[in-house]
Amino acid sequence: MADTRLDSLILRLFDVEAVKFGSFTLKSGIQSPVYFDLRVMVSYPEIMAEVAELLWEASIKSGADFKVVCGVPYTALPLATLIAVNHKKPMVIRRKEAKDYGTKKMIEGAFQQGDYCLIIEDVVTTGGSVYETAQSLEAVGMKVRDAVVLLDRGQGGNGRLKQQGINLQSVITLPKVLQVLNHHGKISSSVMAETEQFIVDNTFTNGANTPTQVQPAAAKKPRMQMTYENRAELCQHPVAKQLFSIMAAKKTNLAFSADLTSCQKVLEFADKVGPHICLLKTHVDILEDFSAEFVSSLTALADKHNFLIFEDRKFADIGNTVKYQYGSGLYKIADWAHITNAHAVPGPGVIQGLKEVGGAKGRACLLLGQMSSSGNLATGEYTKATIKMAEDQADFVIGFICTSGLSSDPRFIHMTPGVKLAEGTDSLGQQYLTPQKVIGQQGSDIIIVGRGIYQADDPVEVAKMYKEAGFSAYMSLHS
Ligand code: S5P
Repeated sequence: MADTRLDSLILRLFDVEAVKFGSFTLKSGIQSPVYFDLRVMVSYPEIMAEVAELLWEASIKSGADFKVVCGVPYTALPLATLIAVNHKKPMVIRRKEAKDYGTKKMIEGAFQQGDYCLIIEDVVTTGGSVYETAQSLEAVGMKVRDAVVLLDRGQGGNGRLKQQGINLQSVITLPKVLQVLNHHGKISSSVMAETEQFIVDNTFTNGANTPTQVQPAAAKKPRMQMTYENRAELCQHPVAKQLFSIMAAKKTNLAFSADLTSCQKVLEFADKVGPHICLLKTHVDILEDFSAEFVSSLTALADKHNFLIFEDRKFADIGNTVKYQYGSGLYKIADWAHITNAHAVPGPGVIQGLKEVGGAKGRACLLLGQMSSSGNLATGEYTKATIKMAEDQADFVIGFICTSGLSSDPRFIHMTPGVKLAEGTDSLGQQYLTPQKVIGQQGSDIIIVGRGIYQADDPVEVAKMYKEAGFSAYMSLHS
């Protein structure tokens, strides 16, 4: 009987395209052959009612005992509402981002300290969203030991939540969805096999990409809710530690991209905006008059204003070649740049080569996990492989150039270029997001701003505006 109900729900979800097959990029950057977009349920009252009822029954059957319910924003909010109303259970609402005005509460609603709360979710992949919701609830004094989800993708979320003391009950599993759709001729056996293989290949059980295992102490709080001070303490790499400490001390997450072609100009800007930045980014190969004196002057300014230097060299060759590009030649980057960066395209050898030169000098590297330019190829599987490469050589790689948060490990620092005070594009494919979006919503840590500052009429005033916008976005995650 129960099976018939589940079968017809699965078929209905397929009909309304809440489940789709093809090639999709998930929030984590992973490419998936199946995608669930359960938001469309809101347009089908009978599906909503049935899903809410099945969630309720699953939670009761599992023996969950709770006083309050809370839906993971946003898709599960209406489901939690239906459960609350139909079964007379009080509900609380978790804000997705704490508002930077008004009451600044992460959890809205009335509850008592120690109340048990049932978390309701639509789809679980890694368990990250359920875990974050549990953290927000626990932060205000509630307790969480049960969660119920409509669909468990079977990629290890259940096990990870169990490690955190949360029992996850699911109404349907992905293998069940595949089996029903295949049985009713909605998907071919090859699509079914491909999707099953995908689940096997992407199960987060023992992996380095399990945040709780990468950094057990740090997993107590989501990365974005940790302060720069906390993260500085966790970092083992001295450069990462120093960068977070500077960000905390100077209250800035602004990096200035000094893409100017004369040394004099770079130094002038470094001196003027230096007090407002944590990092200055160079492209020394665009300088017409590069010299050793430039390097010593820039280093002196970095000391004077307490910022680090990042040479945006984007190494992308075999290990043996990048070794020379980094340590020798005209620029001798490893001698003066605290940080440089590399594309993951050559494979781990590029990092090993750079590390051979920069490791002993205490230098650090970022990997380009995503890019800001339109049509770039650093997406999906490529991004995922880049994250893995960073995790494997975290003694030298301290983070990413990216457009959104890639790793939940709080030791990895995320820097985002393509930032202006208003969204837009340039004529060559650059795409701009705002500081609020990059830090407050996309999960990045540092905004990298070039033309937004050096082309402004009053670069210092504008740099202060970027600093203020970036830092208040960070603060809004902590209120
Ligand atoms: O994906 C990227 C990666 C980088 S490092 N997109 C980028 O724009 N960058 C760099 O950030 C780029 O080389 C330039 O130095 C800076 C952005 O400059 P803006 O003038 O567009 O702010």
